[in-house]
Amino acid sequence: MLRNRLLSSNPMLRSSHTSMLERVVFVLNFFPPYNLACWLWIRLCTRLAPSAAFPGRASWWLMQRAFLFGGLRHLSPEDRTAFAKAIVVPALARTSPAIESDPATRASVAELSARGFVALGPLLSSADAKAAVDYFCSQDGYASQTPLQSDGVPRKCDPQKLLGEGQERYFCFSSQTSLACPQVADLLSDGRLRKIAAGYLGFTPVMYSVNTIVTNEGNDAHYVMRMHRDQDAFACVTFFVCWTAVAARNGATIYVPRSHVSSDVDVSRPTYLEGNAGDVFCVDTFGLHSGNREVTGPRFATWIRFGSAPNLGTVQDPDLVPDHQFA
Ligand SMILES: O=C(O)CCC(=O)C(=O)O
Repeated sequence: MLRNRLLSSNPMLRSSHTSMLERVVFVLNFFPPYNLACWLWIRLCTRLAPSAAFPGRASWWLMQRAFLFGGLRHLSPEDRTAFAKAIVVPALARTSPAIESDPATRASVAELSARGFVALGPLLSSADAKAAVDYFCSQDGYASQTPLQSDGVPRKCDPQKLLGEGQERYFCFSSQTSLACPQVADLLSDGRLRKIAAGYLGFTPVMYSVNTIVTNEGNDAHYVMRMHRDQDAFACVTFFVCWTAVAARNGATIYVPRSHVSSDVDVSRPTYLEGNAGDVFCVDTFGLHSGNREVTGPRFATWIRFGSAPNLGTVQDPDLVPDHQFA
C-alpha cells in the first residue's frame, strides 16, 4: 500500500482499517494544489457562513469524508479558529453535544483556552507512574516516535540505545499496548479527560490516538524536536501523561503560549511543561510546540488525543485507537 511504502515499512500497518476513500484522501494530501484548494475553500466558507447555510453544510459533508484537512498545512491559528467556530464546532455540537461540565473542569478549560495548555496536576500517584514505566519496559514497542514511522520490528525498550549517535531519539508503543496499561485504563475510566476535552472543544470528541513515547539523552534530533504545529484536525486536543518527572533541561515538552489562537506570539519565550511523575497536561497541540532535545534520563510519557474523526491523523496513521473503535 502506498501509505506503507511512503511512510513505513511496518508490516503491522499493512492490515490497515482505513477505507478506500480514506486512502484516496491520504494520497491527495501529498499534492500541494489539493491542499491549497482546501485552504481557499475554508477561507471562503468562513466568510460566507454567517449569511448562508450552504458553506456550512457542504464543508461538513466534505469533512465527514475526510476532505478539507489538507488545508490545515496553510491555515494560520486565526483562520483555523474562525473556521472551527463558524462551521466545525456548530456541526459537531449538533451531532455530539458537549457533556455536562463542573467548576473544576470549567477552570481547566478557561486556562487551556487562554494559554493553549493547562497543568492538571497529579492525576496518578508516583507509585502508579512507576508501575506504568515497569509495564512499558516489559512490553514490545518500536524504535521511533510512532509505530508508523518505525521499521516495524517489535523489540523491548532499551533506553541506552536511544543515546548513541545516529540512533532514533524516540521509542514508542502501539495504541493497543498503551491502552492495555492498567494506569492508562484507570486514567480513562472516569471520563474526566473527555469531559475537559468536550468543555474545550464544544462537542463530545472521540479519542482517536493513544501513543506512549520514550526519549533519552542523545545528539540527534527528531523532527518533532523542532517547533511545529500538529495538523490533525480543526478541533482537537492532546493530553500528555508524564510517567517520569520532566523539567526544562530534562524532557519537558516546550510550548509557545497563545500560539493555538494567535500568530502574534513571541516564539523566543516558550514555556516548559514541567511536572512530576503522574502529572497530566492538556495541550492544544495546533499551538507551536516541540519535543525537548535535552533529556537526562529515560523519559516516559503517553499522549491521548481527542477530537473529531475522521481527521488527518486518522487517515494517515492506522495505529491509532485500534480498529476505529473510538472509545
Ligand atoms: O515529545 C514531546 O514532548 C512532544 C511530541 C510532539 O511534539 C509531537 O508528537 O507532536
